[in-house]
Amino acid sequence: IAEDGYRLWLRYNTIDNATLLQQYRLQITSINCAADNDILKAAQQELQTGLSGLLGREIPAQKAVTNGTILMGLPTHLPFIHQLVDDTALARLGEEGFIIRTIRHEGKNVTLITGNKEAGILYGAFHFLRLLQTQQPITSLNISSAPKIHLRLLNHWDNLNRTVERGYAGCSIWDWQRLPGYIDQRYLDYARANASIGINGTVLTNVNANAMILTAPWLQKVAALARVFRPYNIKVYLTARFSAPVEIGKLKTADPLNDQVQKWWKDKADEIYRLIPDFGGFLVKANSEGQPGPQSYQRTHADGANMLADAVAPHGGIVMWRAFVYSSESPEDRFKQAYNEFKPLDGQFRKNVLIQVKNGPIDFQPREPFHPLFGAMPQTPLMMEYQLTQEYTGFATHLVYLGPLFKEILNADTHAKSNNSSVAQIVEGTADNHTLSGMAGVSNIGSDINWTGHPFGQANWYTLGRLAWDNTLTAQQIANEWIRQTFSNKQAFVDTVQKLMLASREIMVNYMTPLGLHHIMGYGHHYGPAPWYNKAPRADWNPVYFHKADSIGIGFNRTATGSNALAQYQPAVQQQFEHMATCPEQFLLWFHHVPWNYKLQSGKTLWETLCIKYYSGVDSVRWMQRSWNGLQRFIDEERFKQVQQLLAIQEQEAVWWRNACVLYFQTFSNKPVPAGYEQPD
Ligand code: GCW
Repeated sequence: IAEDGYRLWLRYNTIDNATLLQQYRLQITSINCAADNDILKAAQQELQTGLSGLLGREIPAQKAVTNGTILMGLPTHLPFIHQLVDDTALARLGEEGFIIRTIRHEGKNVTLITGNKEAGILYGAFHFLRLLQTQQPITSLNISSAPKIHLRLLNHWDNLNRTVERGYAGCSIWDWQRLPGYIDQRYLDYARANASIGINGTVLTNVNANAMILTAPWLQKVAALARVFRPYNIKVYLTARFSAPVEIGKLKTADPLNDQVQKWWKDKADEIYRLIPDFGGFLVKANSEGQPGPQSYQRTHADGANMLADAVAPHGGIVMWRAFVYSSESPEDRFKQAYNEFKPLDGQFRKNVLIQVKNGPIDFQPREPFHPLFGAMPQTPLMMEYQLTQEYTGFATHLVYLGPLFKEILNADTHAKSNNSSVAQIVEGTADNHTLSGMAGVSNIGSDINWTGHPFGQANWYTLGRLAWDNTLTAQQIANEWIRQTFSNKQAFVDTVQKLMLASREIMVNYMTPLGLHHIMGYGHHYGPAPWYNKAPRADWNPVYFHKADSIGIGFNRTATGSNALAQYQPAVQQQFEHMATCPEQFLLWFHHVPWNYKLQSGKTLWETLCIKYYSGVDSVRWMQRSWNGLQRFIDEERFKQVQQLLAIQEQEAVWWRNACVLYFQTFSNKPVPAGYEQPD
């Protein structure tokens, strides 16, 4: 039974709509693929597996072209493509895009899947399968698709001892101890799943890095994984511990301007590329939360990033340098620190460096405004970092679909330019003409049978890939196709689950951190409410630092009369947030210390509204439970029950959040809960 969760969205059960199955069977009879390289072999294999399952009969690979052949190949294999598709249309596909077209070829009706490069055909094959999995018509296809973002990556926070930082789905899937000799089937299925959604790179190791991964025996293990991933167009990347030259290189310093240090990294890069010729490059967390970095030697982040960039540049590698930095010594609002640190460095980074920025200025909260660095560094490609693992959004216990969160950020207008400067356009690189672009998701994958612990965690992984490919897809479209592939195409099921998924993020915000509250969860583990906590070793880890509740009101004043973090945004963005009266309620306490009696646009006071939000969060979880309970007949018992039990815990914990927060904040507001709501005890 356990298979149901393991198979993710690659289920390929025979299509349960008889009429449609009949049509598909006429339209698809065989595969013809010039499988003369590993990627094309993988594409052919995937198509064969998928189609044979979906159509409930063997779909053979053959040399002939007959009615119903799926014809796959590059223009070099199939020169007629040059007559069919003009050169500019082909060029627009880049290295990874694809075309799928229904055509007449040699007098036969065939479906052509092509691209400039093998990878495009692989992605085209998966796209074709998705059309069938979601039961779309395939009679007259004319699809052309290319990824909007080049680096579409997972970031694993996986340690070498197989623990996973902020991982809630078991151990790391990398079985380092038995690598490189033992290749777990999971690695292959991981590659297949990622390729199916366009993910083309994976950072194997935690940003809180261990230098050991860069030693020869460990690199052999990394090379073995790279071999599994290569036919699926997935590159491996590693995190580079900045002090590695000292820790494993026996040097006295890791100063990026020191010749020996530079040479050490160049030699290390050469060694890696000898083993892994298509190695992607490094991801670095430096001078943040105790990690070493260039500032330990009075050098800048640019000095550090450029040194590593120079080491990998001859091999075509890149460096992703994280902007998640804030200092325990600085009295400055934590919100402002990354911007203060990085904005002045714009223009100083090498061409093969990207700065990787978390979606918001604090830390993957249920809701954050977009990070003020987006739009503020036009000369530098900025990569998006999202968190799939639900560190602050209920671990692998709460059902929270993050699509709406991701889209809210991408759609935000930075106003850095008069037009074309949404966060999406900054990240794509179109706003400032960057050729390098990237989007990463901190992985929620572990050794649990169903990969992500919560069956719905899979949707967040899926969404990262689909959005990195095409950020114009809506959260609804992505949820819809994920549900159909993962569970069922039955309309009543799809409609109900889609509603539940789309509402789930706002529901979580309501029972955890409504109205712009943030960072009020349990200290250290980050689970459950602890708004009262004030004992952390540094002020900016304490919930009280963030909510600032007192007898007057609650919230963090980040306007000009407060920390003035707002000044980091463009004037048009500042205007949206700077006045209490007009600031959207969902961001209110991010930017204002609001009196308890303050009347919001609804006419209700802040205190009343806060309570109502918490109560409605709980009620909505109960609505989710009722919706789910009506779906038993549509799906396997195992996943039905898992979700049912998890929702029951989510309900209890929503009550926990509500009661804890209402009771605690009430000690400041000194007011009863609004009429009609039951006072918690
Ligand atoms: O969110 C915080 C987490 C840390 C994490 C850090 C980061 C990898 O609590 O566990 O460390 O962010 O993103 O670097």
